[in-house]
Amino acid sequence: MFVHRIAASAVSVLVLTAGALTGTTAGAAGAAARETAAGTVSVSITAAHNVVMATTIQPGVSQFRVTTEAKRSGFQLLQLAEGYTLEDAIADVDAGLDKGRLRALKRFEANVTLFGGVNVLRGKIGKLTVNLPVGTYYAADIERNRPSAFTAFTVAGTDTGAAMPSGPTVRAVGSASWSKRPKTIPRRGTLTFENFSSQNHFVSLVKLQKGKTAKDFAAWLDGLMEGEEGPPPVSFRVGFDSGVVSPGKTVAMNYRLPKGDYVLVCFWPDASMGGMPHAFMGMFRGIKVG
Ligand SMILES: [Cu+2]
Repeated sequence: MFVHRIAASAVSVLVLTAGALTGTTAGAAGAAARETAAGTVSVSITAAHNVVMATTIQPGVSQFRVTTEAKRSGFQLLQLAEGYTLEDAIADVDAGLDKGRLRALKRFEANVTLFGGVNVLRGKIGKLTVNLPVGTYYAADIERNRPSAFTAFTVAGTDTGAAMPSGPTVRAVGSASWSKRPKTIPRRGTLTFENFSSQNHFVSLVKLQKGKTAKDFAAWLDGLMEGEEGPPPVSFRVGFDSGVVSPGKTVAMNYRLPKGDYVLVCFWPDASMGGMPHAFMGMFRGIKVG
């Protein structure tokens, strides 16, 4: 998944993140507020990370219900700019996100619109609700950066008429900030992510260790910037990670988390800051679950 690729390319903290993300609990069956048969898209991902779904779906709000035969998958919806090919995107993910080359990252961001995604573990269902206009898209399992992991589909026909689900909403604002609310979200349900900012982001919720606060997380990041690798005040094994969402897009995802204090953070690399993950630019804050 992109998160892993970012992790590989960024500072040491993200290496920790990468290992940790393996154990996330994303994809648990949360109860969507409302589900209609119209606008439901079944997606099954094979053990070889190929995405299998209808080749044409209706425009408007759709809920993608994703299962995987692989140990885990990173389902992601994306659209490529005219003249920018899948091969270009794969090459830029490799150079830009895996290897941290800024030109490739910038080219990727300039040519790819990211419509969100969900991480799914085998045996679970990941649910992603998005509003897709008419056009051509790819659905990918970004656990693998190769053409077979990308499936093209078309959005055409009559609108589904479905509505986005209700539920707690986290919002990215400015260039790389989180809005202050909500302070608390329930342990399970549907989490909406509105990217009202000017950059790509994804949502990570990581659980603080007992007695630790977002201030400790801040101090830990500061330490890493100074080259001190102290023990993280969070457990990267307990959390939730969304797919990547471009500016102006809104997604809703099912989630389920143990109760406790968390950090809401984004690790997407900032091309204008030499690839620095947004966390290091202050894109994190405390949030309570439960
Ligand atoms: Cu971000």
